[in-house]
Amino acid sequence: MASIAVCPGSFDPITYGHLDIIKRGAKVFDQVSICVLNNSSKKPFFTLEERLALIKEVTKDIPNVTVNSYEGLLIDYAKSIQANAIIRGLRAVSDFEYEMQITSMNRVLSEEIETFFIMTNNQYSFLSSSIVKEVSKYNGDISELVPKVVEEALTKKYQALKK
Ligand code: COD
Repeated sequence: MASIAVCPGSFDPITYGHLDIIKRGAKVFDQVSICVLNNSSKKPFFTLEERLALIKEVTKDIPNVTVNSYEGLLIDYAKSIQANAIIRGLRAVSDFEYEMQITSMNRVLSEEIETFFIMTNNQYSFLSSSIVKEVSKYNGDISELVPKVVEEALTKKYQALKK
């Protein structure tokens, strides 16, 4: 049986931290399905279409990675593609409580689907989409934090907002 893992998130926008987790997950699982969950309480900066386009662009060279979105419960998406795993990244102790809560909830919803945690690469342990947006908003250098195409999308979006 093929091992299929869902890598869920908001990806608003995708960073090198996300990409690192995705690439490492893709070495372990036969298929990794990146899923942008579209019902989070967070109000996204990038539209769903923009986030999907950026993720597709920066993962296009990883053959066993696909990109989708879903409105509903993560577990229902995972079941719909016969996934047997969920991949999450862990940065710091502060991530742990939240991750434990959603993992426990997902386990109540389905005992068949295991969550696997990948420890952040030290290089990206401080990195989040929020930090990237903050730095980009005030014209700071984010070239080490996100792929070029994401950097350009952020610059364009902030320039449009300033008009
Ligand atoms: N290093 C390592 N990992 C990282 C880094 C980094 N620098 N940056 C981000 N990550 C990891 C995060 O830890 C996370 O695992 C993943 O990348 C995605 O991160 P985000 O911030 O883009 O996405 P989240 O955490 O906001 O996503 C939350 C979900 C949308 C997955 C969650 O809200 C959800 O499952 N929603 C659907 C509703 C549902 O099913 N609810 C029931 C369970 S509570």
